[in-house]
Amino acid sequence: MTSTDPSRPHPAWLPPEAFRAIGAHHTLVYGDGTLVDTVYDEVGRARARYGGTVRRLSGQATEPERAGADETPADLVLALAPTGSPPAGGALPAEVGSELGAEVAGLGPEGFALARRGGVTVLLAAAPAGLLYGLFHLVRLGPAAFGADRPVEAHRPALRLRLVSHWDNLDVHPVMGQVERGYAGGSIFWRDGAPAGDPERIRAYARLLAACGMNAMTVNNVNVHGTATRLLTDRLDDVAAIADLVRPYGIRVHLSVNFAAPVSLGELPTADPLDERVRAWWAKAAGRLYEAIPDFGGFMVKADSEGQPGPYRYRRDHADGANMLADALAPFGGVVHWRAFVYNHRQDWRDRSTDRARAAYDHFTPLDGRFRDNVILQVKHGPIDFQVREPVSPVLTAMPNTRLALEVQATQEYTGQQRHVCYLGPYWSEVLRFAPWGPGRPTVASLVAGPADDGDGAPAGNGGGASAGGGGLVVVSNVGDDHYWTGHPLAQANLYAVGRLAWAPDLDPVAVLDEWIDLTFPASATGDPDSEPGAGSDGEPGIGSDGELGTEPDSGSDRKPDADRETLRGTLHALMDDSWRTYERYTAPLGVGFMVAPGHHYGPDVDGYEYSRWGTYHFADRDGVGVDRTRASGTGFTGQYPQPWSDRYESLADCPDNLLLFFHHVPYRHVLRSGATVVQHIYDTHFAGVDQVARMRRRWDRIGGSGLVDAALHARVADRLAEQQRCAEEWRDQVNTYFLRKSGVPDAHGRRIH
Ligand code: GCV
Repeated sequence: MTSTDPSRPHPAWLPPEAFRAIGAHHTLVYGDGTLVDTVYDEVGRARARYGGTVRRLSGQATEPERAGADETPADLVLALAPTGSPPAGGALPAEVGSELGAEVAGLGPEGFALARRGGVTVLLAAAPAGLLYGLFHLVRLGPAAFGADRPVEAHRPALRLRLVSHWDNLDVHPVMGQVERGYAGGSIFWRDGAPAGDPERIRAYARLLAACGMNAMTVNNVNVHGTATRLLTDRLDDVAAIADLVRPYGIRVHLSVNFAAPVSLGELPTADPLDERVRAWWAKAAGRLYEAIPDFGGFMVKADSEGQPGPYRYRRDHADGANMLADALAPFGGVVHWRAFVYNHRQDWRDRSTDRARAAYDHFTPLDGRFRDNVILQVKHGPIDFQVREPVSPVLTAMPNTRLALEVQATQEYTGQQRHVCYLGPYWSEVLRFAPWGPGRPTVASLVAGPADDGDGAPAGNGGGASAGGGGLVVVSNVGDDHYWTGHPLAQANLYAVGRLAWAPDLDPVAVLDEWIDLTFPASATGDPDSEPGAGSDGEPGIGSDGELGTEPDSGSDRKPDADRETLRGTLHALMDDSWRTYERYTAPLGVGFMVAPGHHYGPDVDGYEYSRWGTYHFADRDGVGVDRTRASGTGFTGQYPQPWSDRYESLADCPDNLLLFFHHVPYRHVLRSGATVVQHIYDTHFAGVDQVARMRRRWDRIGGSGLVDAALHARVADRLAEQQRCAEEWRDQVNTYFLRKSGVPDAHGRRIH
């Protein structure tokens, strides 16, 4: 059993054992540059542990660098082929080299091509980032990368921008703390206004991000308060220091900025985006940034939203504001992520004509075509706010001339705050695969991918999209300075999954979970004798070695089934596969959302937001529940969707059950497509959700003391499952009691409702 050093961050999906197969082989790394150095170092560390060798041939050097017992012919070649022509010399079999070379030419700067012939595994990339992603692909493949011949396979990310947004505050906010909506301890970047002082952790974080496929991050909250504004000026060195740490893993740093920075820093009397002094101020700030951080990514802006300043104050619109910042960044190649999360947060609950769901579309779609090419409009996946079930935001369908990014939330603000198990891969996968114009038409993934740039990898034909390409995916981080990074150890899987889905939105989220399990809980953690250092792994596809796709890990393996590993794998799947739907069952029903305790958003409070200014109502009365967003009698929100969804959501008969109360106000005895009445569905799902949590808990308890996972990790998960069960029961009892009292309809099964 592997136990991890509690004083250091948990290795997550990159424990040393994940490199066992690579480390046991004889590797030739070919190429120059920072990221190639990283690849060489990674292989070097692995080979030192597992007995292989590594050599490096640089484009310039005549003599190879060597580590380990050399002169052994390479059976793994990792080579840069910038022009598509593979490097001459070394161990590269000529025929494979030219086949792969032809592939990489069209794979862009992050793509790579791979094959295995005659006992040599060859991976080529046109640029260093491709080599790094290729290395982590080999890590996922494990021994399977060194078994039988493999045909040529080509990989490139579907989404070019894959950014982790940190809501980390520099100063501790009096209400939100060091990390807004953070459930994993303090910030890995900041503590009490100063750098957090743990560069190793930041480096380790960048490594984890690269290994799951992310390539950018912001280092501060979109709500930019106090000292954070000064990251643009006298605290710039702190940002540059982070950029230096993450650069070797291909992660570019972006900054959240305060739109009114010139005013809040006391340097100008106005932040009017059309004022020349303001434009010059931002141009100068951008110049300073790029001097300190030549690969700086750009700005993220929350403007005119929840009290943050923006262009409205100067009677300018969002295009004026975003374009001004875009112009400042354009000479350096930077982008502006401009958030579409704009709505009236001072709504009068008595006013039934205002619908928060409509807001982003109403604000932004009239501006389509006015944004610069280096502006990315960042759209939350649903029209409200990261609820456990929401329809896809119609903004994504209605701005064909704007670069769009999809924003999802790994931090579990509304999905159990990393005290509950809630694997969000299936949710994000549903969103990415959603086809707003119906089957066979573009998906959300293709809309944010934009048109293909240079080859055949990225989806095209999205019915629009700015010519500059799509805006990719942004995920709100769930990471903090907690030992396990994410508070709940199993919440690591969400960060892993979002990176993998941003790279390849078609991946099956359960298969992604399998990858995460194989990497995070390697064979040595379950007593597999073959896993000991130096045991070697040549030619034997091992358990789970098909990492990329397999959910049947043993298929094709001639190794004896390892009952322990299967028990652990089965337990984790039992806990996690359906956990998002389980969470949905015991919380707000049928897409109605919220019903959470105001402010911190943890646990139930059915009417907590009902008479508030936030625009998130369920409208339950004695007769029925739900929000009428139809064109016929409600707010007209259904009209923001294209066909066929516009009509499907409008129709009481056709609307999917799981979104019924998002779109319709219905009587309690309304019969769902499932055949149950609304109120009976509420009772049934709430009882079922809690039962499911109890089963998850029992299942986890069964592996306690078995040594299948580290004891401390087991204990952490067990504690959190106990809290999840307590909280789920509270949800069940409050929601069921509320609806029994409102409706007067008893439970058909006579179960206890209070
Ligand atoms: C960063 C929700 C959260 C806020 C968050 C906001 C946003 O409203 O509760 O904490 O602020 O979303 O996405 O900007």
